[in-house]
Amino acid sequence: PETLSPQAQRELIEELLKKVGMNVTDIEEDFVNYLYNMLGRNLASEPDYHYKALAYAVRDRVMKLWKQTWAGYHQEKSKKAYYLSMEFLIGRSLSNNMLNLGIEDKVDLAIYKLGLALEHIEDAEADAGLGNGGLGRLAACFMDSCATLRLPVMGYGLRYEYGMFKQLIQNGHQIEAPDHWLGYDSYPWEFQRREYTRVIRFGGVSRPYRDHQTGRLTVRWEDTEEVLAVPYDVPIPGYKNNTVNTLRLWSAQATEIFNFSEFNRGSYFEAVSSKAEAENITMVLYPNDASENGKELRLKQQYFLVSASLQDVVAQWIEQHGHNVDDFDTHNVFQLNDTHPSLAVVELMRILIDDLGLEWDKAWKITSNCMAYTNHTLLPEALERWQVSLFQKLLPRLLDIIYEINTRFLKQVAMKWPGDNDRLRQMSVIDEHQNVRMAYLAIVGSFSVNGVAALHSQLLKDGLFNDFYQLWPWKFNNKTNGVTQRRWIASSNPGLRKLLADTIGEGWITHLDELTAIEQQIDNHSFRQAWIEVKRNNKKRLAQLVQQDTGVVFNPDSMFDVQVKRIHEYKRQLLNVLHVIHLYTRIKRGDTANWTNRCVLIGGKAAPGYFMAKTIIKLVNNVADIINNDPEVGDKLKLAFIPNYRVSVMEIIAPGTDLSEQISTAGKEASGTGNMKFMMNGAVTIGTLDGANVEILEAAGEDNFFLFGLKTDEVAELRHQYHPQSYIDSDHDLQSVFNLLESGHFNHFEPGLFDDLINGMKSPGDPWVTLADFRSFVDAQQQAATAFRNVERWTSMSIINSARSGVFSTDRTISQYNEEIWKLTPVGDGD
Ligand code: HBZ
Repeated sequence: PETLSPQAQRELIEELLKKVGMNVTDIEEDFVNYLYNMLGRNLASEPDYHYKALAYAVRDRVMKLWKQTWAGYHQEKSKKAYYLSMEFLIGRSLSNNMLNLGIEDKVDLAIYKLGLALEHIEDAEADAGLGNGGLGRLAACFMDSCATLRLPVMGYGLRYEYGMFKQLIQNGHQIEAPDHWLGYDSYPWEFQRREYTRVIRFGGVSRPYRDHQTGRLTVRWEDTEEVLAVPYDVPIPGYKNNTVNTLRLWSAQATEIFNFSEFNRGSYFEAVSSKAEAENITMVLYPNDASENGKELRLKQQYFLVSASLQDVVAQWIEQHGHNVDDFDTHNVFQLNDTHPSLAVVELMRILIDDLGLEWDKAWKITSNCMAYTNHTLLPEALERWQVSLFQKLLPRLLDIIYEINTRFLKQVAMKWPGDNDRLRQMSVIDEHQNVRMAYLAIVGSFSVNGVAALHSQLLKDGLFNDFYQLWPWKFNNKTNGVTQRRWIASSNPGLRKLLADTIGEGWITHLDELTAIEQQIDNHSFRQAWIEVKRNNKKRLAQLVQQDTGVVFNPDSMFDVQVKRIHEYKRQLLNVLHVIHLYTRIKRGDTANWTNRCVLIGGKAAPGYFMAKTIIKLVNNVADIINNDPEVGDKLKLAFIPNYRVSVMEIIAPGTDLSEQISTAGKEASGTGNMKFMMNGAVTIGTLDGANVEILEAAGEDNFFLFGLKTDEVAELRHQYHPQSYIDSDHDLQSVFNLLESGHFNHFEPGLFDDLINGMKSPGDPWVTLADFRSFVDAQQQAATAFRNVERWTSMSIINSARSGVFSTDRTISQYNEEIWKLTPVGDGD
């Protein structure tokens, strides 16, 4: 009751709480204590301080469980898995941790009692943007599911000082600004663990020498430069199960010894700058999501992660089991998140041979029995290759080992295919231009190789890795991606959560399959009304965000048509823009009978060096400017580009979306995971048969999915004889779109600005065959528009999509990783 004074409100709440038997004073006291005594602030201070104080209060509540979980893993000497990833796109942690600890209501009340609003406090948290996109977010969802399934899994990553850049839009162009996410004091969710610091070596030479005692010929890696890896641990609580796992992020620090020697040589300046150089290693996340850049610092980052993590695991092993590593591979498994950490294969060999004195064969048996590799892309430009010369300079000892791995591997190939020199050339870990092919290294060194959706895994076997599939068919398997419903429904869609709780309970929070039960309510009028109401409120919330960030006004009665993801030609944001322009031409020529009003939202970051992607952003903004300011258009059509798309923004976008755009060229998107977040939140997909869309279509049924476009094999076929001009010539709508684009209608004051985009689409060499799918896309969009006008039909489609999204939980994905690859036993009983 807002008419009461704050004091009276508090008293009233106090009384109500007493009645329901809930005591919130402990949280309240802790919060106030941190706020006043640690931070030196008060209730009238900025929300940023309230956030910090609350984060500490919540954090206190994981510490005991965290220690217990850690002790439990050690005590049981259980098998453990390690998720090695250059990226963990965590986003915010406060609300997620409160949810998993089961203390949301309590905290909410405590904060309310103090006259503050929890949403404002939550909003003050910066995203931990330690990832580019899908691959990094997948790692974060995996961590949540591992903890919820009580699996002894530890994440290993890098603690970048600067995460994914902040995207500003100026005059329609993307501008990158640094993302200093740690803030000026500290990140409340991390704990420095200096005692587990590891030493990482670079450079120097690898010298053979004979051990005088054993007479054994070995190699020493000498004259190296050393950098310290200091771990920072982030707690990962499972959902109400008393389990707290660990994400260990490494930060680079200069060694003092290293600097001393330079100081002693009298090179003060060099000593200080080499300190800076060492600490550069974890300074910034590389913002490329689909192309390698070959930069030396990136290779240093990769080795830094791998060496620190493997040394850490081996040290823990020795502490527990002593120096006998015979059973190392039955107790440890490493999941490599793409090839970025694939040097793990080589580093473990180095540790076993050089540090622990194992013979090659034994070391290889252990290593290749505990590595598993996940591939996330088929795009050739994204496949990592590193020059041998760079390895020679940076990691000479690792290069020795890579050569030896390759020599022995090629012998195996020669046995299988005697005299087949093409095979040897094709499959060699070192290519003809003296590059190390990291994917091949990962396959050779792993017992499991998986893709991230059924189609993608099949394409790996048929195409990219076919030679390896012929050699080792048993290594290949599929693990279709997922997302965690804790973050992507329970925490980000409170309206839907409440409706679900009232209808089918809360079992779905850990067993997403239970969502199928809402299909029984599909004819229940009041359930349907409530469903519509939830979506409407979420659309209002989204409209508010769009208006705040772009000035464009979205009408919640319109269809919200959304495409958010990294900007890339293969994802075909251009096809989306062509459709928007097509709708605009229809409005301009008065072809608007039975019109469905539409608000189109596009968002995503372009890699800073990716010219075409940046031009696509500019095109979206220019088209938006024209459409949104044309009085003839009005509410019929709106277009907005949401700046700085990130995890916390998706938490508002997914619940407020009607139509989910998943329109990549077939065969190019490995899986997609945004597609799953939308589906769970009741959006209907318009999409190609690509990645996990195939499985979404299968789950939703074809009546509840707008399918269009060429299939993978049709795309491959067409590429040989592609004539984009013929599509323009034979399609009036496409012709009108191109006439408008080419007339400079969207770039009056910037002539030629979009020529590269236009020429790209009209080129027979266009790998994304955008124009080939235009007609079928426009037709599918028309079907979607018609369906949306029929509220009953749309509501059913929306409910069904959500109801059948159970299989896209990372709980399912992780259970499969565990049953088929890791083979871990859950620890504890959850109580
Ligand atoms: O991984 C994405 C795929 O494109 C997407 O289809 C899939 O759903 C997702 C999870 O499996 N790949 C990425 O996100 N890749 C990167 O972000 C990336 C980052 C650094 C690189 C290369 C790729 O050097």
